[in-house]
Amino acid sequence: MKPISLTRYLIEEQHAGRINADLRLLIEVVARACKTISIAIGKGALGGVLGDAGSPGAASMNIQGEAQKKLDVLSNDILLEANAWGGHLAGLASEEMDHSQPIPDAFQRGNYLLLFDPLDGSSNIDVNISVGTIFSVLRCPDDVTAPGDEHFLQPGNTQVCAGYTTYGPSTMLVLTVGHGTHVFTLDREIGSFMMTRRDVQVPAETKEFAVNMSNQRFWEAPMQRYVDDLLQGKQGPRGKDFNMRWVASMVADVHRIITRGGIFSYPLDSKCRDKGGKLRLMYEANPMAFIIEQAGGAASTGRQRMLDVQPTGLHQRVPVFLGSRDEVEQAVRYHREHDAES
Ligand code: P6P
Repeated sequence: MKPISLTRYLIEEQHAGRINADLRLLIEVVARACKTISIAIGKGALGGVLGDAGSPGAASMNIQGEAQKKLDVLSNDILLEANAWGGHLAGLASEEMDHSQPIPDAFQRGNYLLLFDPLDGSSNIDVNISVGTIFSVLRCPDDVTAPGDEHFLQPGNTQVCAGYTTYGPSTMLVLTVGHGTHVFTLDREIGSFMMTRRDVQVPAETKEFAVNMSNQRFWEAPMQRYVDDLLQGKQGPRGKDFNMRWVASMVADVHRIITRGGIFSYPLDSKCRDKGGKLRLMYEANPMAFIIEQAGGAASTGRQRMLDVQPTGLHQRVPVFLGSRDEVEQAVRYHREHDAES
């Protein structure tokens, strides 16, 4: 059967009463911007967009204190430009911007808030490894016309849509509007995202974990014990051998888990403890958690369901465990038992 387009899927969702026209059109705007980003990335060195933003010796830094790549800035600009005049948003927030921005008075405003990491994993750009765009959609509070940062601080369980686009051998958009998680592949010949997997289900069990092992000596005790037991394999308490993968691009690692299961973790460690973790809650952990849960998986901080975390800051960081439900529950058990003994 011929795959249906993203446009047809969204119209079907609207006709079923699961989304409204405004949200449908917002998702189309974001998908169109991701196609533009995909084209820019695909040009690589030929497009003059590799390397660091800013001038030699004076790299451009974002609010995270991270050196920005030219493609970070370009991807952010593409998403900002596409969404400013679309008429579906009241405001937007980005990893690359210190504060959120209300839609300018010159443009019509809508009822949604868009948050995004325009190019996650961009340190991999210059070595040609998959990167991605992550986005999350919240409702703007009814009585607010010019939203500030505080209006974005809603728990992940209030998201109405979440998605990511992975720019790899093919460009794929993975999307949920709260009724399953679906995968679309960009058909470059016609310029449309076509549905290639409907209602993904992440296997509950797995033999594959994703973590940056070089941080092992910095982890909390429960994380040390959890991974030690994984590494003992069949001879250890888990009774099975595990494989490890770490792309250092969250979108790529999560997409592998969406495709074949696994657990992804960026736990607390003594280096990032003061910041609360490494990965950002609002535009990395929460959208990925919504996507994974809608695919039958689980997402946790190690001590709390990710989607129940009450945000306190736009760029707040959290520890992340997400993926195959049974394996995430194992990791949480190690933390719960450690805390009970403390
Ligand atoms: P590390 C990329 O910079 C990122 O934000 C995520 O995409 C990725 O999972 C993580 O950081 C990689 O971190 O410490 O392994 O480089």
